[in-house]
Amino acid sequence: MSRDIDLREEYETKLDIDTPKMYKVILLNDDYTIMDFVVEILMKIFHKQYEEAVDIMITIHKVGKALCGVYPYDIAEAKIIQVKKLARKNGFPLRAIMEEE
Ligand code: TYC
Repeated sequence: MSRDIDLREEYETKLDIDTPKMYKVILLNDDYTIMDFVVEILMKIFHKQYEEAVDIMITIHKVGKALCGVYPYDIAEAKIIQVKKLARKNGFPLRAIMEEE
């Protein structure tokens, strides 16, 4: 009996190690970034097709935010930095955030 519990704990611990947490990258609305630039970001950084990129951009514009992708921590962080760099370089306040899935 206690061996069963030991085995289960060992199994759950192993599962935890083998399944890294995933993070949602969410793009936020603002009043200044132009729509075409958001579509460009969604295609370049999040690898969306044009039609899907337009749909996501419209959702953000109407609802305030939308999911752009789900990634391991390091990739999610890198995408957020890329969004910030490209946006600032072009003079836009566009921002992305991440949330644990
Ligand atoms: N709200 C912006 C506008 O009216 C467009 C926009 C969409 C900005 C999505 C950011 O993530 C965003 N120009």
